Amino acid sequence: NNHRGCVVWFTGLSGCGKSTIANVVDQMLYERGVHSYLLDGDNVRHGLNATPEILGARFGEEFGKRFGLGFSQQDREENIRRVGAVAGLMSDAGLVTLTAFVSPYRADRDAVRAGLPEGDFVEVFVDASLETCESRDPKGLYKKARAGEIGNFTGISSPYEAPENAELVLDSNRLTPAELAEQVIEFLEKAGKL
Ligand code: GGZ
Repeated sequence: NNHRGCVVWFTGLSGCGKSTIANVVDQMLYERGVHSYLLDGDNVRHGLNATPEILGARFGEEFGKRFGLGFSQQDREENIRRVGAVAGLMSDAGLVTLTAFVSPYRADRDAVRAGLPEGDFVEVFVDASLETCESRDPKGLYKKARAGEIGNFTGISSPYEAPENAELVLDSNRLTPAELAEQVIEFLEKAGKL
């Protein structure tokens, strides 16, 4: 199993700490000499799965509308499907592949799990209450969502379906990203992934 990768799938509300924790895990793996890669909104939603706004600015509004992925249920489903497919390829190539997407729909996450070899999908629920995330509001998005300036916002005007059988649940209300990243590393070690 040593040369095989896996997919470590972080899921949770906007502002729950997914990307921050995944970045710390990525760094910790690097220090151990484990090859890893992090897919998150910052790289994927500007490129492969760019939003209609980003694509529109580059190639024109019509093009953006046609090929961009926004935040409707259908667009999120396609976002997660593609991320799952790419993560599967990277895992196949031997990388510990970390993904940090809200991925609010259980069925979409389960479909990614089902498409991977048994045991290769490690679902990590970054559990922070809406109150915690909204009070952090690092990008001011909750404020905008409350004001009706952003539609379909997860936790406000769009659902979040928490995992029921996650391999790991991280208490992001109470612990720091460094402490939670440590828990992820411990889990991967015990599971024989490192
Ligand atoms: C949720 C949104 C929305 C809406 C923009 N709903 O905190 P962030 O900013 O950096 O993370 C959120 C990110 C969500 O993109 P994902 O690709 O992870 O979502 S999904 O898995 O559901 O496809 C947030 C920002 O994009 N954002 N509008 N309406 N988050």
